[in-house]
Amino acid sequence: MAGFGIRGVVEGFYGRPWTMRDRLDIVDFMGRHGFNLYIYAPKDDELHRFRWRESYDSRFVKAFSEIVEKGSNSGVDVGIAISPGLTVKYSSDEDLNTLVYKYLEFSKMGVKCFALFYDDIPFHLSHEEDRKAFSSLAQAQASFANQVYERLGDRLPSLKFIVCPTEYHGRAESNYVVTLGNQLCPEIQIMWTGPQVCSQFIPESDALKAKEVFRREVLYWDNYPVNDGSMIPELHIGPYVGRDPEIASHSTGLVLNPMNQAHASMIALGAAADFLIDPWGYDATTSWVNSIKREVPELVDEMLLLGEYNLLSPIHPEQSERPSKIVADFRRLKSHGRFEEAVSMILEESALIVRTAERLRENLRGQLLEEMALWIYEFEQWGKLLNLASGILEHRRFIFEETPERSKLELLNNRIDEAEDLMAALSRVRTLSGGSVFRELVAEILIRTKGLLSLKEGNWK
Ligand code: LTM
Repeated sequence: MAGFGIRGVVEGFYGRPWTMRDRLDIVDFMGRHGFNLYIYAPKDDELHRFRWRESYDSRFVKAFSEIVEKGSNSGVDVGIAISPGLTVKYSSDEDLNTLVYKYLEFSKMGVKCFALFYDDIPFHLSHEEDRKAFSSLAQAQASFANQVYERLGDRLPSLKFIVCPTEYHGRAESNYVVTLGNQLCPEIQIMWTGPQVCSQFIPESDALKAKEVFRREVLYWDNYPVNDGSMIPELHIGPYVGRDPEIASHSTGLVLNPMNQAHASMIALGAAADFLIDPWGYDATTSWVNSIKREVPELVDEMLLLGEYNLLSPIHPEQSERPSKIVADFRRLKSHGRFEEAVSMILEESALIVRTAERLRENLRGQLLEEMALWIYEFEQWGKLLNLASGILEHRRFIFEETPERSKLELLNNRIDEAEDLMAALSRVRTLSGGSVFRELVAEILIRTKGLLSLKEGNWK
């Protein structure tokens, strides 16, 4: 059975857009992994959204033309999206002309795929003229998009045109989606993110419903591994899961929205590429491991561990299993009186984390390291904190000695101070490596040890 027709990436996130260097690397990567469409749509490029009426300068044109050329040499169609919805007047000929002109400027760079994004704009018509001319937002958007499509079609014979609606996820049953489905030219592709904005699962039923309502197969805009908005502390380098292979049979394709970190995104994109090509034969773990092997062959175990600690994302909403399991095992062993085993287990994990983070810091290549440095830093600090905590547990036995030397108790006190400082530093980080699962455990170890110490020293209040 064939996979997805369109296999793409949409640079559609909020936050700092990729650099042209990133885009060249991504398009090259895409070509090597069977992708065939890249769409330029960074939300925070002002000329893409707020200042959509203005033209790009010659520097941009030169650099973007190189991306288009790289695409045509790599089998990747390079498309361009404009998001005029915040200010556009759907009934205005002037706005229509401006938008068509802007697309045509891109066609001179070799672009053949054009997209009109209406996502993340108010759900009502903002201009009085539009309220008079149209009975609904959907009607206005369909009419505007159809006219753009026709105007471009007259000039560009091999035109591909895509619309992202304002309602782009959910149950696909509102008046808005019905009207858009009825009124948008059948040749125009419609994007859809599934049941949620960032869908944990995309079942076959979602594709069937969307197809029925929009009266065409949709093009999935999959919000993974994107990490913008409230996901900004997360690093999405985990396996690509939760998409029913059957959606390939009822959609025109799927484009993934990546992270601001272009090179780190290649791990999830490389795994997703396998799904897009052969959704039925896809095994998420195998593809994830293989993707890591391709991207960082010299640091496979290290990246797998970092990945395990960074699973948290909309498609994996639970904390990473590994640290949670360490905490659960620690408590279980301790409650069964196997204290030494419990301590040595967390000592081992802490040493592994610190060693792994050091190796990543010292050996990862430039851009990957730069993009992931904050997460690797946090990961390492959790390793160090866990190490201090296991040391504290080991030294706790001093408290139970009949007359412990003063220096031993001081050592314990110093360790506690050090751990508390590190804990405080870790509450100021901006990232969420899975190590934060250890926070509660370490806090408990510190509090209990301080209690025991003050009992021993006779100053418990
Ligand atoms: O998903 C769509 C269609 N639009 C925006 C994206 O620009 C954004 O990157 C993602 C993830 O936050 N969510 C959106 O709503």
